[in-house]
Amino acid sequence: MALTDDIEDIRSSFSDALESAGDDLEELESLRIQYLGRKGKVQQLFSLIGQADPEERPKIGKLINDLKEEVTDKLESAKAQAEAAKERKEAEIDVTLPGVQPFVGHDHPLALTMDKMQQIFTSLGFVTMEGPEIETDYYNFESLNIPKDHPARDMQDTFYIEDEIVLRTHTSPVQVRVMENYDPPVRIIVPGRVYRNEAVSARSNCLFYQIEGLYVDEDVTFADLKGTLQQFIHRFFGKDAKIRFRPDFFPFTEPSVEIDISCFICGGSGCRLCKNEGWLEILGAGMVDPNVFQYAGYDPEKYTGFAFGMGVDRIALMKYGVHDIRLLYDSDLRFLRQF
Ligand code: 2U9
Repeated sequence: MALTDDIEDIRSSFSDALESAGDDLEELESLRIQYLGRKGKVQQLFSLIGQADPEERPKIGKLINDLKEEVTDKLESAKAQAEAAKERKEAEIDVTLPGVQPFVGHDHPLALTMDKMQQIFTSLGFVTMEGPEIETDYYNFESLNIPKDHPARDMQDTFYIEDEIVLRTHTSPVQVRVMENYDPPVRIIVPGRVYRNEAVSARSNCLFYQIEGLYVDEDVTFADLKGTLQQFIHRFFGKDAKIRFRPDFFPFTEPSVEIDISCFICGGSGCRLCKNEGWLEILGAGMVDPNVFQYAGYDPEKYTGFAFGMGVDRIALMKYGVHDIRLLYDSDLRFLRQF
């Protein structure tokens, strides 16, 4: 009965090996070869049948066949189970893995500059107003006391859409429209895009952004202009900024000033940014010309006011140390991702 013992040994060793293989597909395949392969343990049993008593042989043969079937079935079901486990594992989401951060973009350097300026003026009591970029000659020039023969009206400086229709060259028309529609006190800032018919270069573009402001009430004086713009400058450029007023001329303000700050790179000693001047020009301002009040329907005997304007692009370029205005309009992500 040695052969039947061998059969039982193989059955039990297979059973142990199957258990220790678990869900390991490679291990199961090696078991298949070990037991069912051409030179495998079960096949070897068949070759031993000849040694058994002839009357025992059919019985032994059946026992070996049963074993072969049992090993085949058990291996197949173990393999199916292992494959299902593998699939489950692959489908599992590992919630401990770090997430993939989607690129959502961020504010443009012009928007960052504009927002900061706007925040400061809002905290000083200014309300933001906006208006059309396509304007009439009246709102862009006439109502702002800009005479018919003024060089700004020249085709070389202004984009004309039709005879009396222009792309606004400043945001000032919005202030006129606001004065037509609201009684004083008026304390507004007007951010927006403006257009000038200029050759595009590193230093100037045919479109750029401005923030202008207007404050009108009874008894507004030049001291109010000074105090307000000083506050703005100290909050935007820092308390160390020294401020210098120079007389200037604009058709819509009288008197008019140009405002410089001490260079925030060299502190006034002279460098590349300030072209060795020690000063940077950042704002234009003045007391609103009585003629402009007349156009807008405000009584110039009763009301006074100050106005100011600044180029946002110029200030953004200085602040971030960018040397070419065109970079602000190219939408080049290699540039924009640095802010
Ligand atoms: C009204 C009355 C007065 C707006 C003003 C400036 C001075 C000024 C320039 C700065 C650089 C334009 O972007 S820039 O080229 N602006 O210097 N702007 S006073 O004065 C007004 C506006 C509206 C009704």
